[in-house]
Amino acid sequence: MSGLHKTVGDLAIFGGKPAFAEALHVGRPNLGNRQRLLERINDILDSRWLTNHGRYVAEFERRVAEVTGVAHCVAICNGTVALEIAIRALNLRGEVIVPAFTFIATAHALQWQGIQPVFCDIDLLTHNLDPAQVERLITPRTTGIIGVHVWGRSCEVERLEDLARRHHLGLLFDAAHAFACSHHGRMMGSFGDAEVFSFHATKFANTFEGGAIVTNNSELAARIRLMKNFGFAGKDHVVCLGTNGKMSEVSAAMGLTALESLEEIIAVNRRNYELYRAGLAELPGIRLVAYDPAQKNNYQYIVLVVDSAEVGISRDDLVRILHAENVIARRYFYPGCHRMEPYRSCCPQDGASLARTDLLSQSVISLPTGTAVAPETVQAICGIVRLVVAHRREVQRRLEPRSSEGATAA
Ligand code: T4K
Repeated sequence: MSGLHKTVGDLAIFGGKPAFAEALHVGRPNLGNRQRLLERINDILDSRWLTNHGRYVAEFERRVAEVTGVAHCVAICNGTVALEIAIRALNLRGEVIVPAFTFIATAHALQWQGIQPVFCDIDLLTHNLDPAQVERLITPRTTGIIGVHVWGRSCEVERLEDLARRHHLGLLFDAAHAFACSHHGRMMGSFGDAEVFSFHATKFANTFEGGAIVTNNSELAARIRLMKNFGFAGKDHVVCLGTNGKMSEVSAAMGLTALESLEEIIAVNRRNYELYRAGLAELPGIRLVAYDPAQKNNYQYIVLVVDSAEVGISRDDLVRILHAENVIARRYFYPGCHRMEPYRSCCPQDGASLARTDLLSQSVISLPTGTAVAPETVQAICGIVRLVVAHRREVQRRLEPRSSEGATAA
């Protein structure tokens, strides 16, 4: 880290030296105990059993089921394939209601198998599906709802479960962000028909690439196990359509290592969250997305909601300023699935129906956290934001020629 900026002229976007010599990413992987991981990998190599339901995957599944308190966990090669398999195992067809304020994988997992995602707006407080609008979007073709626990904060689970029950719909939760989080004291993973986790490298607990489907429904779990292994029910005996969704042994070894460090990683994420909270307190127009202290949280996303009118600087200008300092802030989930292909062309929706998704996706910034981010780094990032906000008129004036040159935030 180079010196702290004191004046607007020190900002890298105006020619100063970047606050950080190297790029600071939002999702640097948490590595856990390297020695334990290498021991496990050596053991895997010695055993010459690299994939196909090995003992590390079995142990990882047991541990995930334990952490979430769910009867069945099926480890999958990544979160996207896990969604695809869960959708197929639940026999969803026709139309499925999903938020557009999510990572594109949620929508793709449907469209990939010829199911139409019907995008529903969100609640601006929770950032999750608005159950009232979900109900209005149900048609005779609707077979299911996929709620996404964005940032690990739960959907309005009870209202969605009630809707699904009354309308005989499948209910799946994309819990990619929500591993080790709770809702009303109950661990996420046990809601709806099934829930899907991602253990991608950028998630706070990772298996390099990986995911899992968890459910309390034994029949569903059995179907999922067949489907993730080409439909094999025994050697030379295929009983249904399937794919290759298996997790490898090294991935499971990484996952087990992460699970051993789970509490430490969460503690670091929480420390960073509290530092961001203190460092960004009482800034006009900038609000840190809060986690409910009464619940278990993994604190893996640090998300700012920027009210550009109140700050006097656009969200994208703030992102550009941070990038110049080598803080590679992200705009998850801009511009919303409905504004990306193929959905923009194939299922245009009238603007009004996703107005809150549009507003939020134009206001959010994700900031770096995780075990690779030290307390002084968080404080320095907060210092940059505070400097910009404190001198917003000067910053805006100096930015104006650049903004009109049409530069866009990455
Ligand atoms: N549903 C939801 C709600 C999701 O958020 C996701 C994934 C899924 C479903 C699908 O699950 P998976 O199939 O991925 O298991 C990233 C992740 O790739 C993606 O997993 C995640 N959500 C999404 C929110 O973020 P990108 O395209 O932004 O990734 P990328 O490559 O730009 O990496 C993000 C940051 O992490 C960068 O700042 C660089 C840094 N990084 C990344 C990798 C891979 C590292 O420092 N080291 C690394 O190894 O999507």
